[in-house]
Amino acid sequence: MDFSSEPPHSRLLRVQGREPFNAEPPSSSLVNHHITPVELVYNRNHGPVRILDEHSHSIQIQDEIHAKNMTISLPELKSLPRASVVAAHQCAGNRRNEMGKIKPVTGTGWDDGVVANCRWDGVRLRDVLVHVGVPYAEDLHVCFASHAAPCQDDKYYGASIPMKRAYALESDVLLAYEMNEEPIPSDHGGPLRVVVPGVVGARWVKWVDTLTISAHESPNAYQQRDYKVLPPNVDSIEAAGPVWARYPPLMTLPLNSVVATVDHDLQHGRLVVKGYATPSDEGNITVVDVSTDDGKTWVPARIVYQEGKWSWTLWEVELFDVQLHGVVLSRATDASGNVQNRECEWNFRGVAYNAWGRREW
Ligand SMILES: Nc1nc2c(c(=O)[nH]1)N[C@H]1C(S)=C(S)[C@@H](COP(=O)(O)O)O[C@H]1N2
Ligand SMILES: [Mo]
Repeated sequence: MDFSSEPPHSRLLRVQGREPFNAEPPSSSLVNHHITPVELVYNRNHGPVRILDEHSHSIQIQDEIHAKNMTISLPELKSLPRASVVAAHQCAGNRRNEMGKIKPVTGTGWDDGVVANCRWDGVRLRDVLVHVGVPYAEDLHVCFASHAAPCQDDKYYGASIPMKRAYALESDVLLAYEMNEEPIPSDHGGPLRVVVPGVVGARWVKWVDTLTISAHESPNAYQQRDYKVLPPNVDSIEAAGPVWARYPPLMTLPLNSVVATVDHDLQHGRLVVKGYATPSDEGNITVVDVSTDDGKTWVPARIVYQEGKWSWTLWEVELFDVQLHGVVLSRATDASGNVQNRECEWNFRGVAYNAWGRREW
């Protein structure tokens, strides 16, 4: 893999790996912004970051069902109706280090900053498919691929989603060309990337150059392996090897919340607690509660930011008469009545960790 032509990366991130470049901000800086500034957006790569030319970029659309191939240029895509969405995107490995305390896991050692809440502008995938004449059919898949660079586990990066997610009424699946109202920077997949609100970051293919309409899920390694929740008895690479195919790719992440900062005003026995919460695809967060007595009693936090169906939620709460030291827990509830659980079952890849948020003061 050739890393010699990467763009300069944000210097506000804690680097977990240089080649490929993987870095996250501290969650304490994330909660200061409703919309995450680009410089604070985590960067997750399985291969080199490439700088592509937006003027010559195009995508191939391969309809395997009707044996049709089409090419659509970026300017032509931009002539379709613009759509925008504010959505949290999150790596499946967010909070992996916490899961690793239960029992060792494999993968990049992420804390709780591998999440960002950005505005994305682009075209709806559904509009693109209608534009090029791909008819809807139940049970098909839309596969996304980027051949910009080879990756650690495959020759290209790929993922797929069921076609019904793209065609759902009010579908917010986009081929995005702007992030926070600017062209998407190379680190985040510019000039064109996939945005699938409510679904793990791994399916948000950066530098996308190919769409394939297929009867099958993407054959790419990152769809077939890696981003899956394996059962707890699978606890080594050897044990995982033969069983990957039995488990579905991780798509929606579960409801989550994290305590990002705790400021203790010693003199007045007062705590100011701030954090974020992220939705699953079953409706946005309705309540975030905090507890300082190990979950016996809960106090509702004030929701200070949320917009639309897919954004994260920022929350804040003041607590009085607190002890000198303690632990504050957070727990989110969503519009469908799902409540975040105290614990999260361990899995070998350390993905989808969503136990109650927890921070000491
Ligand atoms: N082409 C390509 N797309 C990719 C990846 C990658 O390595 N290559 N990583 C995926 C993963 S695992 C995540 S979590 C997100 C990260 O997006 P970001 O770096 O813009 O935050 O992009 C996804 N899309
Ligand atoms: Mo990821």
